[in-house]
Amino acid sequence: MRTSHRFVVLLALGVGPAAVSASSCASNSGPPDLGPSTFFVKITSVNGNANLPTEQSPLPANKGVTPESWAFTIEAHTPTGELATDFNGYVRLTLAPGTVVGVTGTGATGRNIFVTNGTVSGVVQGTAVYGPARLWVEDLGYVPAKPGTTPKCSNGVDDNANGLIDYPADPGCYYADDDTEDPGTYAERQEDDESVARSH
Ligand SMILES: [Ca+2]
Ligand SMILES: [Ca+2]
Repeated sequence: MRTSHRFVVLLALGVGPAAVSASSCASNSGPPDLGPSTFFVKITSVNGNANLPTEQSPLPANKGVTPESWAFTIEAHTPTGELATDFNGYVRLTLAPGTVVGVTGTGATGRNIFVTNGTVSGVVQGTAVYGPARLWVEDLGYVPAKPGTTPKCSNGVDDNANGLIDYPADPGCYYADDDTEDPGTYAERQEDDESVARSH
């Protein structure tokens, strides 16, 4: 089930010739069409070092051979900038450029981590990071099944009795690992994605 559509965010982290800089789509790009709220990400250490890379002291480019660990704190903010303490849900982490190998922290599963009462801290393991890299946080808007369990959207059962079974037949299934067939609006989410892409 898709529960909301707040998301966005990024933190640009210097790798190679670039410098550390944090920015937000919402503050940079004029009137944002980003849904009710945004996330903010703070990188607290890189490979255990709290002295983040700078233009003068960049990380070496990562060609995909070695993992990098970026410790982070995520906050969901309301449109007026306060901590969105009512936000509880999974977010997905993406490195661009780069590949997320895994995420550790309370409520982490795969590339995702669960934000509780608007905030979460964890560590993302990535590789193939080079140039000005960004860590993106995106609201999954659905509840993925726990590892080792059969997702409701892949179990062959019409769990919500609407006559449609599983992903992609039941439109309430956002992905095959969605753990509920309750309705969501994938199209709405795509509009949000496009608005983020345009804002850059
Ligand atoms: Ca099902
Ligand atoms: Ca169903």
